[in-house]
Amino acid sequence: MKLVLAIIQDADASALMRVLSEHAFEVTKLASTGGFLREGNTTLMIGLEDARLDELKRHVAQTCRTRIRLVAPNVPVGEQSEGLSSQPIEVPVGGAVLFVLGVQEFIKV
Ligand code: 2BA
Ligand code: 2BA
Repeated sequence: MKLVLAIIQDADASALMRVLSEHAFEVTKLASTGGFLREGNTTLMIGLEDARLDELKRHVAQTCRTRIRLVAPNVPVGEQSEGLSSQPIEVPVGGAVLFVLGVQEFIKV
């Protein structure tokens, strides 16, 4: 058995939860925050049989989009020089970041 931690954008969460539920995956949803953008995102915990891992990856890839966020460069006022641009920079976010962990035991009591 594997435990997948899937970090996805909030905007993709409902669609992915619906797709996974339709395909009989069991899911737990957590609210999380990205360390770089300091914005909310969603972490899904999905415990599944090893044989379904590729199917899960396919659903995630088909559902979660890449989006571009514009971020102001963090250059303090006074340290900006003419050679340096203070224009917003483009940061791609997603589709999804997946961690796949081995599960030693899965217990329901
Ligand atoms: P954030 O940390 O808010 O990062 C959002 C996007 O900013 C990232 O998209 C990446 O393109 C960029 N980014 C992140 N850290 C950066 C850095 N130090 N320098 C330059 N650009 C940086 P994604 O890679 O798609 O990641 C989306 C979210 O997934 C991240 O949100 C974070 O919550 C999580 N994540 C990504 N990699 C992770 C890792 N190795 N461990 C834990 N969480 C991770
Ligand atoms: P929920 O996903 O809200 O599920 C509540 C109950 O509904 C489950 O109870 C189970 O009896 C049933 N259920 C859930 N998904 C189903 C599906 N695809 N087909 C048929 N029945 C389904 P529990 O098994 O006691 O689970 C309680 C909570 O534990 C779940 O809440 C979920 O948050 C988490 N969970 C259970 N198994 C998980 C797994 N393999 N991966 C991640 N989270 C899991």
